Amino acid sequence: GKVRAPTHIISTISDDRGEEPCYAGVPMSTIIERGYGVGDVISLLWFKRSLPRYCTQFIEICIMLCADHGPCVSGAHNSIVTARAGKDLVSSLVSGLLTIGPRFGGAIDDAARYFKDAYDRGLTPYEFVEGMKKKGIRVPGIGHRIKSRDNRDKRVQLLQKYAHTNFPSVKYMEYAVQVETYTLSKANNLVMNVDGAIGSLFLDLLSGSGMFSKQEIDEIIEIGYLNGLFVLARSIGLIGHTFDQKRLKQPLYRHPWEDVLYTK
Ligand code: Q5B
Repeated sequence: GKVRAPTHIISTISDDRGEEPCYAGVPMSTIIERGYGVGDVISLLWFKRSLPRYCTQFIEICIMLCADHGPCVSGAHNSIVTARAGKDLVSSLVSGLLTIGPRFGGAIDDAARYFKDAYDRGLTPYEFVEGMKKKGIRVPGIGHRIKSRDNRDKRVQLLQKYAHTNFPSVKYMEYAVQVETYTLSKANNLVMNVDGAIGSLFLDLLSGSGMFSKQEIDEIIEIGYLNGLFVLARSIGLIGHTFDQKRLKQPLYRHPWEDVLYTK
């Protein structure tokens, strides 16, 4: 009989061989005819399934709320400096993206991992936070440079409000709020940040929607899908900052001497 040569690549999310491309088996025409949005496309290509509207809308809200946070954050700063050095769009974009990590925007997966582990093990916020401190690990999803108890992050409040109205359960988010209450008793700026809000609420989406098995949830959290939401969202803003600098014909950036402490 026929012997199939072994393939070098296995792919399960999309197929471009037929009359029209398909995302997770759903043809392009269906995506357009049914008025799917970018949340549906992310559901198909990342999670390989169609999710209920309240989930895809939540994904879209995450993307919209994280698209930009001004020119002063690490990512935008890098993109601006790179664009002003005369580099192209892709170079400016990736130079900004490369700042996304454990301190800036890339704490969503770890927030989900640590909040899930602590909640599932029944740790009190005190036990969780003090346990992290003993290990010398900052609580991911907690703390902000400019946000504080008296200057809350509106994005966090909007995400929480949406979930309260639309999610069947917000147990992980409520746990994260209890953690925040405890961290705020230690310092004013240890608020829940946007990474913590998305991390905890995505746990609620995964466990409350009934669309994922326990094994699938564990795999999603272990692989770390959720920083992808910030990376995707913030690309929109970083591209915008790049265009802005080019439109403004900004010259090469050089940091002022006065703002550097030269010392031995
Ligand atoms: N302390 C975010 O720190 C920041 C603590 C903590 C326990 C914590 C810090 C942190 C976890 C990572 C995280 C996402 C680096 C942030 C984002 C997107 C953004 C950005 C934007 C956007 C801020 C002062 C004292 C020290 C620390 C203690 C601080 N955080 N303890 N758990 N989580 N968070 N990142 O203000 O005793 O003096 O040594 O790493 O969730 O990135 O807008 O800017 O959309 O672009 O620089 O919103 O919280 O404070 O480092 O001087 O620390 O607080 O141990 O204690 P800061 P530091 P001590 S959202």
